[in-house]
Amino acid sequence: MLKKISRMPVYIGMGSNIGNREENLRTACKRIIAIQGIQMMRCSRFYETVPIGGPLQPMFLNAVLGIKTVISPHKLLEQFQGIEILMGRTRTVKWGPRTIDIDILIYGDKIVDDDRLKIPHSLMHTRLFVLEPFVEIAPNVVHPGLQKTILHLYRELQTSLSVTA
Ligand code: PH2
Ligand code: MG
Ligand code: MG
Repeated sequence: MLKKISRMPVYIGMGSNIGNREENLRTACKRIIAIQGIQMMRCSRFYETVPIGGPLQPMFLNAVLGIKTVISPHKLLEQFQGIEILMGRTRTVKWGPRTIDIDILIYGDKIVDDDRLKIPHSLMHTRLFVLEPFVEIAPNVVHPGLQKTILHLYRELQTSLSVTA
């Protein structure tokens, strides 16, 4: 009997703050959905966001992309790093400016924690530039570590940011 390989819903964060940011996000998205074994679900709008951390740097454009895939988390990471390199990403400063950053945020209900990869993304619940586009496309997805929906995390973060502001 043929065993059906299940396609997992995966959510990807993308950011760009060098060059033509909109074109960079579009190109990254096209390259991601052109990969064999990936089907596109939804892409959020593009959000202009203030840079968090790192040196003084230009404003970001951020988006979240939802896909379905049979590709394993580590293979996906390799594919995405390949796209980042093709698009001229160089890693110099931590959290510094980049043509494109492609991060796996959530991979179904899987938890991955090794030196190469952390899924869910370890800072995603602390970043409005991730949660805002994420909530637009998939508010009911549950963060498998925190056991809370994206909408819940988004509201919590908004509340904590407005308290500290
Ligand atoms: N990415 C970072 C650090 N800071 N700030 C914004 N607004 N958008 C990003 O994508 C971003 C950031 C590290 O990946
Ligand atoms: Mg990142
Ligand atoms: Mg990254």
